[in-house]
Amino acid sequence: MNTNNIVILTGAGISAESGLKTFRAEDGLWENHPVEEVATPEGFARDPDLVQRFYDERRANILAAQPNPAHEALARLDASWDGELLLVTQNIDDLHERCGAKRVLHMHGEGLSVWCQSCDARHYWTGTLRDGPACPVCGEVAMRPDIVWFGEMPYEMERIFEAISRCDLFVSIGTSGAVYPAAGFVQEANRAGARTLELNLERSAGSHFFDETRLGPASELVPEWVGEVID
Ligand code: BV8
Repeated sequence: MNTNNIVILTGAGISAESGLKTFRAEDGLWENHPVEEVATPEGFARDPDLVQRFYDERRANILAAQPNPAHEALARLDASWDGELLLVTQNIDDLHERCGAKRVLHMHGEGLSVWCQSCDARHYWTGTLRDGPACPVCGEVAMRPDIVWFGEMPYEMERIFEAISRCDLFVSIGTSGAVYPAAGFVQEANRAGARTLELNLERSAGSHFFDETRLGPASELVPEWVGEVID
């Protein structure tokens, strides 16, 4: 079957070689709190300062990181692919965009975006929130990280399922398949009759759902795969 419409899902593993920690390798703790506890609305309500500091730290790390060959290869594919292509990322870093990828969808939000709970405005933000800055639109001190926490609905699910239902190739890169609904996308792709390919450092919780799994670092596997698709 020739490939026209591609959906790519990326996870923390694609940014690991850019120096950004993954979730499950770093024993998933933040100041001795499980990330699942920090990255929740309840955690934010319970201890807003802890959660603001967690994301202030992530924001600074994102700004200090550089894209790696895996991000660059996907940006090349995006620029040259004249079929449909949707790059769905679970990551909150902007490394896909920093090397020119355009058709990117952050289903779990973005580390460099903040969201005012008073007026609903969202702002590009490279500073901190722990010191309680006022919202540039309404002046209230009510901004939170624009991140989809556990128990919150990921962004643009309709658009994602629509793209998967039309795709003939689904590629998962650098994700453990531990978190839903992202971990279930491969099953949707199988139902849509797409070919499914996984590129990951190790086998994941979802490897058995894929037609093919290639094991290795993303900085090697992704440029190699993109070369196969473009040439
Ligand atoms: C929702 C933002 C409902 C935060 C994140 C029980 C069963 C099933 C589901 C659930 C359940 N209990 C609760 C749920 C739902 C829950 C869930 O799935 N929980 C899990 C823990 C069981 N999901 C949710 O809550 C989601 N929302 O369900 O809403 C709803 C319905 C109606 C109305 C309202 C709501 C929301 C989930 C989003 C949470 N936010 N991120 C932040 O970033 O701070 S999730 C977070 O972990 C990441 O964003 C990412 O999505 C996720 C998984 O991480 P990965 O990206 O996969 O990273 P990980 O470290 O796990 O793996 C890295 C992989 O890379 C590894 O495999 C490794 O081998 C590989 N790797 C490492 N180095 C490299 C590499 N690969 C290649 N090269 C390398 N160099």
